[in-house]
Amino acid sequence: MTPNDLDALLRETRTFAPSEEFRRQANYKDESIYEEAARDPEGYWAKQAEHITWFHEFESVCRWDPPHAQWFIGGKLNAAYNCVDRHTLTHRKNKAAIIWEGEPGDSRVLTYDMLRREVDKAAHMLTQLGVKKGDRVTIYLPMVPELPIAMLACAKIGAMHSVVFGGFSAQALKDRILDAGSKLLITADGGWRRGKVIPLKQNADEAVVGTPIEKVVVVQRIGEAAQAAMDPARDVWWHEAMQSAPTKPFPAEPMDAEDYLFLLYTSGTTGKPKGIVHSTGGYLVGVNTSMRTVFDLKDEDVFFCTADIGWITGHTYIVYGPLSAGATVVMYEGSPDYPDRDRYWAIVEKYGATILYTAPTSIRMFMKWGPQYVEKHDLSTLRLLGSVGEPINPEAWMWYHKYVGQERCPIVDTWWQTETGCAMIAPLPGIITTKPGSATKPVPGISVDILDDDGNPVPPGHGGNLVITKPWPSMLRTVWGDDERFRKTYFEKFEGIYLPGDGAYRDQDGYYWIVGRLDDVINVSGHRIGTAEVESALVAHPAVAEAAVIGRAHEVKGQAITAFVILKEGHTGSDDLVSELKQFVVEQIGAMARPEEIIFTADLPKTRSGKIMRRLLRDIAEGRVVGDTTTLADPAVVEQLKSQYKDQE
Ligand code: 6R9
Repeated sequence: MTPNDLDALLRETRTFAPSEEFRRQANYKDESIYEEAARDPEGYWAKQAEHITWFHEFESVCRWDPPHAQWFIGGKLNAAYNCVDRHTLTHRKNKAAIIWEGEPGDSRVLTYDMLRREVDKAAHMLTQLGVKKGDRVTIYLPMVPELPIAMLACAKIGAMHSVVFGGFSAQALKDRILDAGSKLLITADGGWRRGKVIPLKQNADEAVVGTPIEKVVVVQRIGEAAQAAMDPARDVWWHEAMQSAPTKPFPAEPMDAEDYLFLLYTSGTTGKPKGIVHSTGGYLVGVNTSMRTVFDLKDEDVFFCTADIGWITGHTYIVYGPLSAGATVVMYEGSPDYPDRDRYWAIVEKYGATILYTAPTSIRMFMKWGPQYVEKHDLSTLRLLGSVGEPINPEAWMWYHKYVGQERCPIVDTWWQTETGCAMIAPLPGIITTKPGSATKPVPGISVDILDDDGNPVPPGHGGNLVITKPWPSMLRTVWGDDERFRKTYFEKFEGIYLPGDGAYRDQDGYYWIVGRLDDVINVSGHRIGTAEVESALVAHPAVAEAAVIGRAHEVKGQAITAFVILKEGHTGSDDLVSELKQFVVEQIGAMARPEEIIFTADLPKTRSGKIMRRLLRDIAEGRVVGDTTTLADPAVVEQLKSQYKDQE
């Protein structure tokens, strides 16, 4: 976000109160829930925990020994039991749990009863393949029903899943398998993307070499066109192993509330991605609560979340949130522009989706394509819209409101992170008046603040570090294998206070406006990418001596990656080398990390202590007048870079 955008936000005065009609039907209609939760947060969370089925009641609500929190101590439960089995004992038994739509147009509906059978069979299958409580299972799948089934099967056994987004490269998958120490990988012969096959099995074959992986379970999604070779000693087809698995119920493992449910990798400020660890009880209570509060979920709702399950949004709002709440969730495999640019709207119409949850980058793309694609379809079933992944600019918010919400649906802009587990700052749609571009206020039970670098709260209208001041149930428990990194990253700057790494300010009405990351993390189309990750990918190339990577403002993606590269002696920059380096990054990380542009330079602006001044590079890439250069070792570098950047544009 540029300073100009910030000015525009500060001038934003439009407000949208919930309509009488929406408020009347809302789960929460009066402010008392906020007061109640503020008065007694633990009491509030204990009450929310009643919506979860416990095999053994918890004895106390929270123990806070910073940076470690424990929630629902002594409680025993199973996440898969809560998401599947318990609904089969109610009127929801034959209700659609997952409505899946494949990119080529095929579809599959799993009722809760059908899902229970699949999950149990998969749990038997994994057990037969040697998976036990406490093991890690890496899952590298496209958006097919086997993905949530595999996750829930792990949860049923008490094994942790580590889902790796299908867009990651073989190398990135390998790094994550090694870090997690998984012995089993679940993948597919391939995935569909815009009618083309993504060669997941080939990536997986490359990735598992030199890792502890003993067995690879392969879902057949593509068939012949995928040309996936099977290693008879190591690989098994999912459908074959499922066929020979027992059909009897699989007993849910009673897990301690604090036992780990899953790990999910995310980018930070160093090159090595962090395995964020979530617990069973706290995570489930948190995500289940937000379905009722933020998403105003009713039994009749059809919840369509467009995220990939490879990211936290999909974990929480396709799998654990909606299913623990007994909802019907729509899961779509492919791209929003295949076969045409109206695919999401066709899906909303086909299944009568009532809640749509998507990302600002998608909304900006829809704006660019024009409203005719939305207008082609009957979207009258929609009653609530959500946004997540990055700050939503007011123009995109207004477009979403007008064309998708038809000025009828409230918009919940939800600020949260992989680490927070579920929405932290978001309106309760029957209570809070929204403002385009603001995630509004913390949800009940969550305490946030904005601090300056010395830890003092800042006055309204001033920017600072967004912080969460009290523990909450769905907070991350640690960084996998590196508890010290967990403490340092999140709890060192302000002792005992959680630091998300985002900048924000509060307006006169107490509304929060998130400005973006303050650390070296780039947000490209809602995907978190560390500058250090892309830099270390670049310097691994034989022609590169040094690289500095920044995120610059981008109209659709929010931010795009610009890399400044110093070549080694004997190499000269060329268009071919630019393409080669871009491809090199894709191979090491994945397509979402492909630099938008690569600028060859003889030097980089550094402080006298040798730190690269990314702020200056960002100023150059965004065409701004360069600010303060007094700490710069050699100010001439900036002038040189500016003219070079213009030449190469
Ligand atoms: C859920 C998710 C987290 C980062 C976060 C922030 C940005 C997410 C946002 C938002 C402004 C919102 N972010 N939602 N910024 N408004 N509604 O996206 O998790 O992938 O871990 O990314 O995304 O910068 O710190 P994750």
